[in-house]
Amino acid sequence: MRTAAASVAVVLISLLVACGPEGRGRLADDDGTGADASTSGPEVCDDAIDNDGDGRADCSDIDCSGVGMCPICGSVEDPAATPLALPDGIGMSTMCSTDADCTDPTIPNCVAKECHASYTSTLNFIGFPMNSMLADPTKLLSVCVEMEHSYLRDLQMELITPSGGVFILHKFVARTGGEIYLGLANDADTAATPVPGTGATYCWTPAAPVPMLDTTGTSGPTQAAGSSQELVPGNYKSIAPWTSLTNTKLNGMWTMRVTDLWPADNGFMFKWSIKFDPSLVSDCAGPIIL
Ligand SMILES: [Ca+2]
Ligand SMILES: [Ca+2]
Ligand SMILES: [Ca+2]
Ligand SMILES: [Ca+2]
Repeated sequence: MRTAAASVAVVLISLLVACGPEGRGRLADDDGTGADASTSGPEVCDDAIDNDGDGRADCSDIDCSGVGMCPICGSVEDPAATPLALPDGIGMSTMCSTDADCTDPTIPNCVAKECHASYTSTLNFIGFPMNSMLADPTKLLSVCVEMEHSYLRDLQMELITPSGGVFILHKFVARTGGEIYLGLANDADTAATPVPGTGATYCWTPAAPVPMLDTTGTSGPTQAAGSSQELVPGNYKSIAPWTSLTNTKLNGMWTMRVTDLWPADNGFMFKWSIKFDPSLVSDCAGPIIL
C-alpha cells in the first residue's frame, strides 16, 4: 500500500519532471504504475521513493529490514505479559496417540503418548504471499524461547505448523537423569506458588550441530549455575530434522507448545519468537501477523 506521503512525493516528482529540462535524469513512470519514480538505487529507507525499482519503497523493501524506523522483516516475538508459570507435570496417566484422544479439556495435548496440560502460544501469520510454502526450510532462520526451568529433562518443546505438523524441537526422553537448568532457574519454589528465576534465550536453527538433549539423554554443553548446571544459552539442533519443514504452509497458525511431563521441578516462559528470511515476506511494511 502506498502511503499518502508517498503519493504526494510521486506527484511532486512528476511535476518537477514535467517542468524540468529534457534529459535530466530518468524519473519517468515508464509503465504507468507510478512505482518507478526513480530507479537509481540503492534503496533509501525514508524518502517515500522506490529507489532501486523493485516495486517496494522504504520499509516495504526487504533491503530496509531493521534499518532506521523499519521493523526487522519476517521476525515476530511474542512476549508473555508477565513471566508465565509452565504447567508442571499435569497429566501423565491418560495415554493417547493424537490430541483428539485427549478429551479432558484440562489435559488436551498428546505429548510423548500422554495427555498433558501445556503452555501454548499461537502466532497467526498473514504476511506471506497467498498459498506460499516453505520451499527452502533454511529460510525459517530460527525459533527461540526465553525461559527458565530447573529440569530440562522434564520438558518436550514443539512447533506446530500451519500445515498441522508437530515439529519436535526438544524431546522428552525418560523420567531419569541428572539435573540440568534452563537459565538461572529458581529451584526453591513450588508449583503451588511459582516464583520466576532468570530466563535465558535458547534457539533452534537449521545449522546448529548439537541438540539440547539427544535421544540417549546426553545434553549439550553446560556451565555452572549455583550448585547445579545450566544448559549454555545459544543455538541448538532440533530433534526433528529441519528438512521435515519443507513445503509447510507459511500463512496460518504457528504454535509454540511447551510441555512439562514430570512434577516437582517447574519453570517459566518469558517470550518466544520465530524468524523467517525477509525474502519470504510479501510486504515488509505490512502486518506479518494478525
Ligand atoms: Ca526509498
Ligand atoms: Ca525498492
Ligand atoms: Ca522453579
Ligand atoms: Ca516438572
